[in-house]
Amino acid sequence: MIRRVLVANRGEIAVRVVRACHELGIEAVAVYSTADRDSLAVRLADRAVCIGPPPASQSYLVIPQVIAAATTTGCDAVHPGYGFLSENTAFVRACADNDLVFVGPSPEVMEIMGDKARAKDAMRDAGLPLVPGSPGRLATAADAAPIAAAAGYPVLLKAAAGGGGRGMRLVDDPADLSAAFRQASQEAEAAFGDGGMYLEKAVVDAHHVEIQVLCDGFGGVLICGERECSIQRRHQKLLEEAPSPFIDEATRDAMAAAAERACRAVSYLNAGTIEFLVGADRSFYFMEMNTRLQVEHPVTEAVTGIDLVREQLRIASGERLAMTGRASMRGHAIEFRLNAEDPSHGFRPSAGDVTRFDAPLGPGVRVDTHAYSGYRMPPTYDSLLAKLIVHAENRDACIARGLRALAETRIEGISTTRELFEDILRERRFREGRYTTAYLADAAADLPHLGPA
Ligand code: MV4
Repeated sequence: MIRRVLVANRGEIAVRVVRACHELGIEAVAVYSTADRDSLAVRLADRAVCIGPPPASQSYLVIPQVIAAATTTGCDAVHPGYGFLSENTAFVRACADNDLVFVGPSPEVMEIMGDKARAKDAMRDAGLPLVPGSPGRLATAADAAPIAAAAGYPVLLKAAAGGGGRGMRLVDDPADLSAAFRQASQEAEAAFGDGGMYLEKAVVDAHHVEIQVLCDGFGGVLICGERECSIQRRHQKLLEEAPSPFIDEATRDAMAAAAERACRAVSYLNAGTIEFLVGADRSFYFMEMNTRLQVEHPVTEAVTGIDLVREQLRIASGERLAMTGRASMRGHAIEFRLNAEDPSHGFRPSAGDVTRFDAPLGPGVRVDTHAYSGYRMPPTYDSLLAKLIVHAENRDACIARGLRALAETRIEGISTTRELFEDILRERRFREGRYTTAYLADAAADLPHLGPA
């Protein structure tokens, strides 16, 4: 039984977790930096503990501070949200050492999935399809050449410790491979303290489609469908939808079966996401597994009716999933990330005073945010101001509802991505559901609020 949870995060996700706790009759303790004193999570939580100055490296990322906040307030569990310490195995182990239940998977599984080359090895053993490339890490630049030749150019060099597109390098020409390997490995060493690299054939016109899973401690696995996440900028997702307009029923079934095999192979526990790269012919390949709740989880909640954060807390309490197998899905959902940045000027950050914030209301509309009229957006953290999620009976109705809800949204004082989403919802390729990870480049001429990169 969990009675009191430390919410080891900030912003909209801290609010989201506090709300789930309260609906389960669990008390929530917030942590905050001095920049977040006036945050909504602090206001809604039962208690709040200041853990340091604004830089995350001096507050939200300081393991002893976060653990002390939990133990001194009598918490029995910790929810990490996403980002910050959510995939930090030292933090997971520190929770266990202090008799705190970590709401997430074991540190062993987290470690495997955190090393992208090891994760691929584990998933190869589990029988998941992988992009042709190196088996595990490349020892030297010289080792890369025959593997790249066998896979076929262009190839991607990827950092084993990277993920989410960090530390990737595209190589078109065999003559560039060995220099690219050395540079990329040096950059990875500097960025992650691990210069390990692996190599894959580059899939062109790819889609990013991910499968949400929930796993309990009794071998129960629930596949919660997919999310189409191809609309990204510099590996930051902007808009996600469920179901994917690109995936057919046979591909969906095959991806669900692969996701279930992945979970069983590592005895996965709690909520997770399996990222697939999907080619133009709908062949799909395992990319990465994210061992945390994700920003875009609400689109899955909308179409499945499952409260993923509640299920995370129930699983962490030792309860069984009420249903296993495949979750049923109803209708269509789209999430818009309302970021405090200006797309017409290269997504320039736009922190400061939100003088007015009128969230949309009405049927099929959800807004997850920590912001309110008068909120001061600190410049210190990521730029996510609010997530608008719309749900309707089908994709066309969902697009119409999205346009309606975006038009109702009034945010004054700072620039946001709101207008760009109106452009996207009016743009032909998006409306036809025909887009890949190249969407923003492909459609730029038809997106008036998207400025030069
Ligand atoms: C790829 C790829 C093409 N081929 N791997 C970027 C994030 C990371 N999770 C994997 N990524 C990619 N891996 C192969 N073998 C293209 C991407 C990629 C991408 C993937 C998902 C969403 C947006 C993307 C944008 C550029 C590249």
